[in-house]
Amino acid sequence: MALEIIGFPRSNFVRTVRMVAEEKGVPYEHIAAMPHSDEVKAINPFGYIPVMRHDGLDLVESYAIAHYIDTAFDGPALVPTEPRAAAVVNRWIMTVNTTVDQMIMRKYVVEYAFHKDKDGNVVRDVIDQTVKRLPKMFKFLDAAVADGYLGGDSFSMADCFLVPMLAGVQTFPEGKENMANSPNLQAYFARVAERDSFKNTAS
Ligand SMILES: N[C@@H](CCC(=O)N[C@@H](CS)C(=O)NCC(=O)O)C(=O)O
Repeated sequence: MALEIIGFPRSNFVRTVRMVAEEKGVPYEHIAAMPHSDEVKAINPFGYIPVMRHDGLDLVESYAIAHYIDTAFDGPALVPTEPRAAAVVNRWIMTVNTTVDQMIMRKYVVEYAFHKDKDGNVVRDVIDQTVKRLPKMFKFLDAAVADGYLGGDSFSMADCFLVPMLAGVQTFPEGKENMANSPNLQAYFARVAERDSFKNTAS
């Protein structure tokens, strides 16, 4: 059975695992189900996306799905096999998956997109707190990509985690402004956005 990647395409984590499949050259079927839909809850009782199905294996958690795709199929390795090089890539994946995601996605992008009052206006309490912390985060990320890619000089799975978040954060004003003040990050985003894996996962 073909690999199935299930989840709404605007989710950063859905885009991450689709980018991994694209980078590997693994054919997959993308099913654009919403979080908490019956289709998703059949695999993940908490309703979070992405979820994956392949040959009787049901899987949740973007990190687990990305590693499964990277190791179960042929194609370029997205995490190096040498332990110290792998440690660096894994460190960046987890920093992005936890700390960066919490700040720039959950407490900024998701608040803008979904936290509205009864008149449809964005509720800014959490956003305003986060905006104060964005410059430090962008400075940290700008330094982290100084060698060309996240944590190093070659493309890896860590970039598949970061780039969808950068695409999202720039769609709101303070994210755009912080990006404009981060020259390494701007060049990095432009470089990775040229890859087919990014272009093919826009919708
Ligand atoms: N730890 C999970 C987090 C997944 C996650 O937060 N997914 C978001 C979409 S990007 C979601 O399903 N949100 C629905 C909700 O918060 O109710 C992973 O890495 O896959």
